[in-house]
Amino acid sequence: MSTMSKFKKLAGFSAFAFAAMTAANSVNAANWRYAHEEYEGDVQDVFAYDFKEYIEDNSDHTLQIYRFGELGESDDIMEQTQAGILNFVNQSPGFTGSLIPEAQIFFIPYLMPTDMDTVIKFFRESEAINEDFPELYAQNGLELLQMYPEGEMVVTVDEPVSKPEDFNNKKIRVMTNPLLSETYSAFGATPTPLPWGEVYGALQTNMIQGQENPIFWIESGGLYEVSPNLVFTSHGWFTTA
Ligand code: 6CS
Repeated sequence: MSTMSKFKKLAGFSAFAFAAMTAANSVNAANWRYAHEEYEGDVQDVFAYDFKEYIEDNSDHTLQIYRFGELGESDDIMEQTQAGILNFVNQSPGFTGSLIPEAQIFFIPYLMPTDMDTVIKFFRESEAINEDFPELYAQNGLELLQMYPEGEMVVTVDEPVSKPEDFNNKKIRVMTNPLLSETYSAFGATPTPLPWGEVYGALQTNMIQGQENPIFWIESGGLYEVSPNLVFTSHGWFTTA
């Protein structure tokens, strides 16, 4: 075979290989489904859209994001992820605590530092976050990609609270995490575990007299309208995964 015809054969093969690789890439390109627990512009939503941009800029895959309520409550999106219906889920250990009991540790009051820089350093560098929790999530079929804080917990109540006794006889909503219930019992309140979707209505109808959440969520969910007294207890941070 002459050098020229060898070259033509090689060129033809390369063109075929390139076309085949391109076809294979588009066959492998997936539309991944990602659900989180919050509304447009909230912390988990900003995180999800940054993640989407990263994935779409660096691969052939696309990411479809579902916000709170589109696929149900926090427990529903976790179940859908474990069943393989969703590829990614952003769920707070406030709900994951019943699936992974160790995740409740974030809700031991006064355990976490209160200063923002120390909190960020803890999430970036701690052995618990980077080594222990990935193993615990893996035992439940989940690959842990990131844990991060969303803000200091603030309690909202129907009446001003300035001492622990003021919590007596108040039903305070907590996420469905047994340790959080214990915390509010220790504070002297009556803990009431509820999924997020029931909180506003329960406050409005006085079925509960308070709840806890970071400031951005008190604003985003309009909680201040039905639970107007903010109590800065410095007892913990809202953590998510
Ligand atoms: O209190 C809750 O249930 C909700 N709080 C925040 C800050 N994010 C999502 C979660 O469902």
